Amino acid sequence: MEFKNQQVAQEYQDKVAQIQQLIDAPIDDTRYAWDATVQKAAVKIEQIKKVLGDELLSDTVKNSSRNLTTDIDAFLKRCANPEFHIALVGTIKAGKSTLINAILNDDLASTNVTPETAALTKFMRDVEDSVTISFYTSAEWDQLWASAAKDSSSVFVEDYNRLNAESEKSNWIGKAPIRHDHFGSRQELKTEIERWTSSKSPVHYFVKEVIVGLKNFQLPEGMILVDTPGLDDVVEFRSNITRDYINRANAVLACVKSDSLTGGELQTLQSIFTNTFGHPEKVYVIATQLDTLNHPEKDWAKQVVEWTKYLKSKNCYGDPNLAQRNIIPTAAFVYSLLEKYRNNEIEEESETEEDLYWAARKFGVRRDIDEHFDELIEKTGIRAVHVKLQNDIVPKYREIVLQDIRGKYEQCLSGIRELAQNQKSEQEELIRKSELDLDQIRKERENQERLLANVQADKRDLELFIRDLRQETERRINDVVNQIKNAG
Ligand SMILES: Nc1nc2c(ncn2[C@@H]2O[C@H](COP(=O)(O)OP(=O)(O)O)[C@@H](O)[C@H]2O)c(=O)[nH]1
Ligand SMILES: [Mg+2]
Repeated sequence: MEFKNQQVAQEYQDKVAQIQQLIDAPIDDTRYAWDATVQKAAVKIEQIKKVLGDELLSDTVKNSSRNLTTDIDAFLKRCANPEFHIALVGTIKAGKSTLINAILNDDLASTNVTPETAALTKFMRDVEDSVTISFYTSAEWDQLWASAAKDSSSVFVEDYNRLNAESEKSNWIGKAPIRHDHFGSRQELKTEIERWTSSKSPVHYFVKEVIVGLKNFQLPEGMILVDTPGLDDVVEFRSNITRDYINRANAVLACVKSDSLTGGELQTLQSIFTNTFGHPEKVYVIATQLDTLNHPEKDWAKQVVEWTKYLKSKNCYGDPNLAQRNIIPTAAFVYSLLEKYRNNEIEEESETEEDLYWAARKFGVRRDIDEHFDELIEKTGIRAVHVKLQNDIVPKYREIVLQDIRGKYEQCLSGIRELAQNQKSEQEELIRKSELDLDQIRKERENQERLLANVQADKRDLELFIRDLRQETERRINDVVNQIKNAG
């Protein structure tokens, strides 16, 4: 491009170089590394975002009919490491916490007699063991309290008063999240979790969420295991938290004691399926505490027929095969005992050893545990749960995420296209007037070039459009420059 005015030429060169620099600046793409295609698309859009954010163009972006910035941010967020939320739901004492401990092969979730966990407790990978606690805002607390006060004699209010929690309230409500990450031992970490989740401590009333970050996390990257307060929480506000969570979770482990599929459990299951809003396939019905049956294997074989009969109904799975595939019998407590045994953590003649032999006998194994170790592990069903999580949930979810990302990418591209079109029309309008001063032309020219540059940074399906746009622009701008030359 030739400019008669040297200063304009220089400014133009500088601007183009500046845009190029923006495009070339390295982008931290580690968040997108989970999928190569996604990573490539995300980096392109990040580059475009930088160019669009540059001060000259930002007005045009803001004024564009669609909210391009929002689209772009939504796209990038979706591209970042996906999270797989797995919610554990069930009635109190169904064995949720014991199951979590078995899945994580750790002893962190407390399995007390009193109901624990009024807040969501999330277990996920972290660079170091950590506990992050977040608290209700004042508005959320008001809602919770109104919900609890509906039944003034409720256990909630009684306990709240008994623990004199009111006197602590102002210390916690509205407080920013706290993170602890220096633990000297496993026990310290466990104590810290208990401190915020135990129903015996007054502070637990004000805790909204506890995130337990684990360095040695036994599930695939991005998976988050969530202990929920359950659907039968005395406070509706809290059971609603579980309800919402079932809806957004990628998988739900519905825990039901293997010996009892009666009224209350049926109701809970029904409610879980309802709250998946048409996605029954994401529910895994976990029959827990298999070892408490008199003859676990024989009795379960009978039970599962009954369970399937109920769970294949339209209100649940709506499909006998799906029902069969998604019911998993487990004995989480026995799994943990076996893991302790494997690690030589069981003392001879101890109660724990008693428990282990008792459980082994239930599964048809007498004193020769070593010989039947794998078979016993298999019978606890925990491996089956792992296999389901890995083989069912991850690929299925990956497919959904990729589809979603593709859609959002198209949306961003069409927004960018629209923006470029608008620029072009505006410019044509200006040219038509042909009474431009040099500054105006320069500015328009820069905008045009910038768009070209960032659209160029984009992928193949825009190439035709770019070529047309470039030819058209070159022609128009040459006209204008010639006019100026002639005028000068
Ligand atoms: N025998 C046996 N007991 C279990 C098993 N799972 C849980 N329990 C016991 O059932 C009780 C409630 O378990 P917990 O995990 O705290 O239930 P939650 O309220 O659903 O979290 C505890 O006393 C556990 O030890 C199991 O697989 N076998
Ligand atoms: Mg629990």
